[in-house]
Amino acid sequence: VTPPCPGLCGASIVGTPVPTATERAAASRQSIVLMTGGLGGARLAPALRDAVRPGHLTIVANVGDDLTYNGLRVCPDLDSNLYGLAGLWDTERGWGRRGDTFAAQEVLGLFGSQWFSLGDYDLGLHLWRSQRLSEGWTLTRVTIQATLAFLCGDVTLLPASDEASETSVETRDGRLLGFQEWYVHEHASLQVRRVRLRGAPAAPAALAAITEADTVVLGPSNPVSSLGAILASPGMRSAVAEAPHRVIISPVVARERIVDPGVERHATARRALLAAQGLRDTPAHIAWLYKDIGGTFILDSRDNHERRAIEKLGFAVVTTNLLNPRQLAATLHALTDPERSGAAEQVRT
Ligand code: FO1
Repeated sequence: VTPPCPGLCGASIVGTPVPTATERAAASRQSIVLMTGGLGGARLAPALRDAVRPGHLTIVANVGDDLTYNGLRVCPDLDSNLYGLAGLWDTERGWGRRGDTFAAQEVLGLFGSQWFSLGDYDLGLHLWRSQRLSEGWTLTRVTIQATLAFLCGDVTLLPASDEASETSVETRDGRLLGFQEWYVHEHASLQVRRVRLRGAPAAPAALAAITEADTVVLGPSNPVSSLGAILASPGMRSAVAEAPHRVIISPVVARERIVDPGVERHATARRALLAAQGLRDTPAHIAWLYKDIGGTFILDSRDNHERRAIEKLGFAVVTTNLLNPRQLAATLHALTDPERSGAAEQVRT
């Protein structure tokens, strides 16, 4: 009988050499945690999963965009990552499941306006998750179980916090809106005075993954509402800053005109949230938000003119094509795999 051996447990299986201490150390050095929001994560996660060794990638996703809608707990960023990994994500729309239908939504519409659309297949996940949460499961346990059910357990997907911790937005006209009310209902069009990040306790599994990781990657996600919300949890920011290697990916390709309406909405939201902090939506201004974390900053090759400003903040700068997830994943792999340190030197130039 073959004993269960998830990852490198050192168990002696007949015919399978036990990894040496050096091999174990090398393997653990490659463990990568990707901290992310929805869109950026769903695009990058499958490519990164394919680039790194099986079982070495953990994704910590933002839960500040979560909401309770029609009595169900909806976790847009976790679900975008889950669907992305499962190959089910709607790349055109930028959220939800490809080919989903909206029959239940039509029925709900008979009882009042529905400003947040939940697809029929998507609803199945929200029903199951809400039920498990009401039985006392943590969101971490629910999410791990969901990745197994969707056959993508080769990546560990974790919520940043187990607590409902919805971000809210104070608008310049004096309203206080839930993040999704501002983003979806108001189309991210209202000017923002202040963003209120809950700073809920970090989920123990997420914090442990970050503490033990060799490399923590801050994905190409909104630096305020996605990564800012994760880093606002007590202990998260210092855990990231203490990781042996930190890599920050610019969420912006400043020199490229946006044609996709979903991406344009993300950019509008990012501009508004950065403006509330007196910042512009440029790689250098975004890098400034992470200057205490430091490490390597990945910039799109088209934005090379920002390199000096980012280097002045103390980052090593690497350029790649940020609009090509496979190329970005290869760049990350080259930076994180000790066996490919020669390649890492090349991408640094
Ligand atoms: N975005 C929209 O613009 N309109 C919607 O009705 C909508 C519904 C929705 C349902 C489930 C889900 O996982 C995501 C959904 N999103 C919708 C996307 C979501 O609002 C944002 O993309 C993220 O929160 C921003 O990262």
